[in-house]
Amino acid sequence: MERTFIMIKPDGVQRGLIGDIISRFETKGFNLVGMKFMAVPRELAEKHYGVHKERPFFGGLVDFITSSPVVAMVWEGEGVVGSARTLIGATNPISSPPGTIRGDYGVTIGRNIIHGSDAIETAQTEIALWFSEGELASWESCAQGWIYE
Ligand code: D4T
Repeated sequence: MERTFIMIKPDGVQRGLIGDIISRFETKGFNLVGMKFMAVPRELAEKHYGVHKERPFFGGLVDFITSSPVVAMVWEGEGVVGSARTLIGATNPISSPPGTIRGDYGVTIGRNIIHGSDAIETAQTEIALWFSEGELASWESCAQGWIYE
């Protein structure tokens, strides 16, 4: 079953959106398989956003992610990587439609509430970066047969 890495960023935590965001993934029908509330070490933030190392916003982005705790999660389900990106919305919240997490709660690109892996391979890399195998729990929801044919 496909898995993705989701992180509620410091702005999402500070603004009291943890419950709402988790609820959106739960009610969609995805399974939570890992979750931790944590302060992000600078080295981890730099690794996570390593692809943006040369971009002008990199330093500010790492400062922001390490400024206050985040909620790191792994969600599982059919097509969860792409579906999570749809639930999350566009990178710039001002261009993201209502009904998406960023469209409902964000205004600027540097405070866009949540991260979601952009591809299956990226998800695998990010899950391995943020979680050890022992921190992930495989399980089957009793609603499985009512979510999948
Ligand atoms: P993340 O990775 O946080 O889920 O965001 P996206 O996948 O939607 O977008 P991204 O990788 O292009 O950007 C990563 C992160 O950098 C911030 N950012 C981005 C920024 O502050 N200024 C910018 O100009 C861009 C492009 C927002 C998300």
